[in-house]
Amino acid sequence: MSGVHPAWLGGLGGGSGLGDDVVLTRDPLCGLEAEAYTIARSGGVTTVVAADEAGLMYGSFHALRLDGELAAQTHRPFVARRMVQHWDNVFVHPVMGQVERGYSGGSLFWEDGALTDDLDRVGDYARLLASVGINAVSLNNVNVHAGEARLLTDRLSEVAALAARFRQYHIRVYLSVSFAAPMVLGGLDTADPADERVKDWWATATQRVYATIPDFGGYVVKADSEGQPGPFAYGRTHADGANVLAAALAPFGGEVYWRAFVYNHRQDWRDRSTDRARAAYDHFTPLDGEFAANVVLQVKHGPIDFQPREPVSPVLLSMPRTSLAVEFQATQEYTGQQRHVCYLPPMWSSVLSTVAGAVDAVVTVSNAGDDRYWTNHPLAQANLYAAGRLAWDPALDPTALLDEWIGLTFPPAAAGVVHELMRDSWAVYEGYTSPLGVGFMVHPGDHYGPDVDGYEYSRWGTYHFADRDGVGVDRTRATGTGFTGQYPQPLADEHESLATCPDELLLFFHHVPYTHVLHSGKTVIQHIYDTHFQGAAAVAEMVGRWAALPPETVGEDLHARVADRLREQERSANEWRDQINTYFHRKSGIPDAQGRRIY
Ligand code: GCW
Repeated sequence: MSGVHPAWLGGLGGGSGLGDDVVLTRDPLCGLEAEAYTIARSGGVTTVVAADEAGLMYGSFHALRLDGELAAQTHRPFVARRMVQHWDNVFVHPVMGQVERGYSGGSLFWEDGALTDDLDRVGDYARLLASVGINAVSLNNVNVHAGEARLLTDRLSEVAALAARFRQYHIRVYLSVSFAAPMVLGGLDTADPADERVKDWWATATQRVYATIPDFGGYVVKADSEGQPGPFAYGRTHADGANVLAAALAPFGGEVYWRAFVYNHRQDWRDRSTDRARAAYDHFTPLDGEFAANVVLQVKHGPIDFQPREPVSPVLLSMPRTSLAVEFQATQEYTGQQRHVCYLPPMWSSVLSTVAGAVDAVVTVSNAGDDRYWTNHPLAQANLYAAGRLAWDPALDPTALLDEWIGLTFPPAAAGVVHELMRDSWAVYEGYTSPLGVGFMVHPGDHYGPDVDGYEYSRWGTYHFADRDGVGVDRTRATGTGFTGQYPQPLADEHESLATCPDELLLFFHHVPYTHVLHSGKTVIQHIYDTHFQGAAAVAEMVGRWAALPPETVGEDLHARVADRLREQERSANEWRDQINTYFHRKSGIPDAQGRRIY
């Protein structure tokens, strides 16, 4: 160990730590880039070489995963920015709780208004994130409430305490900030980005942050979105807004992650000309090339909002002169809320295969909390694990990643069962929830469980337009909202035409009769019935599989936790099956070809 004594090595200690058979060499002249490493194992000895300490750390975590001999390989991250974002509140929010869309207990960072007194747990979390390649974390909710806004100023020491833990694992800390901070915190009468006092306020506040936390990462901003303040109030563009914060951060090497999740959340459902899917593209693509170099535009992977199935956001394919981050949601807001098993990497991997060349950063909304299993459903850990691994290398096969996680987490006797439970769990979830890409048939507010018309006459812009004849959203150029035209070719034409639109996205792009025949050969209505019966039946099988695994194989407590969540998944899947099938049976009047029970 050539003179390296970093803190993270201690974190690798103990029973599972690096043994004497691992030789770490930091060699600034080895020719590798930052964070990259070369690893090999032969004759029972693993060697890791890197130019910097971060590379050595990532190589060491790789050494822990190694099993058997390995000819020398060099690994380097696909993107330099691999971030996890928390939607944690400092104070318990009356509606959203401590963690917005958090399904894993309380925050790891704050407890009811105060910094956690369990900073060791934060250190464990930092190690967990670093072990999968994450190097940035934002600590607080993008919806910045008044108390949380103060993290930027008089509560900065708390941020510094957390940053100290993350720093040991080469993770930089970011804060979500309010665009109105100059007013909320600075007492100004405006947050107009063109106002000199506003620019000065951001510059001074940012200087103070760096005086306390010299390696601070930067800001995350949700502006003009779902009630958050933003530049529109002053007739300014989002580039004007982002660039003021960017200018304040630039002298210190900091960055702004500026979210593209901007849409009209007070739509009239009677208005058929407004299409929420179009919004991010319409707002942001005209600004391509106008953002400062240290602004990263953060784009949700789909055009609407983390539904079980969406096409790739066209924004990610249309802004070549802007740094882009793709945003994934490990917290399973619309995918079972960590009560249902839903292994998401197959979804993320398919998005990455389309956008990999275009993005500079991968951001994942964390699913971790102060739960003893980190993620409530113990199997939801795999999503966080794979989020990091895919950000490091998007070419990794999601099933291989699943097996990698299983191998590191469970004894061999449980591996087969866990693999079977998880491998196709996204497809199973999609099967019993909203069909063919239609989305948003969830219960309003908490977004859990079925409520087919729950959002149909609301202001949120998420409609399915089911009537007695058909279902789906016409987003074609020919007869619909024109959203398909936001895609480059060949996607624009592929989505436009019924002949080429993939079945799984059919209702996202088209309104079709229930008798429309899919590429699969089935009608839409029969597909709905079949997938809902099959999805619920698949969950029943999962319950049986887990019950057949002797509890002591994985530990009784964990076994019981998973069994309990599976029971809820089964109840909920049956609920989805029955409500969706009954709804469409009543609308269409078309019977199930197999004569199964529909209520
Ligand atoms: O899906 C919506 C969620 C909000 C969330 C928002 C966002 C943090 O329901 O809870 O707010 O997305 O991504 O900003």
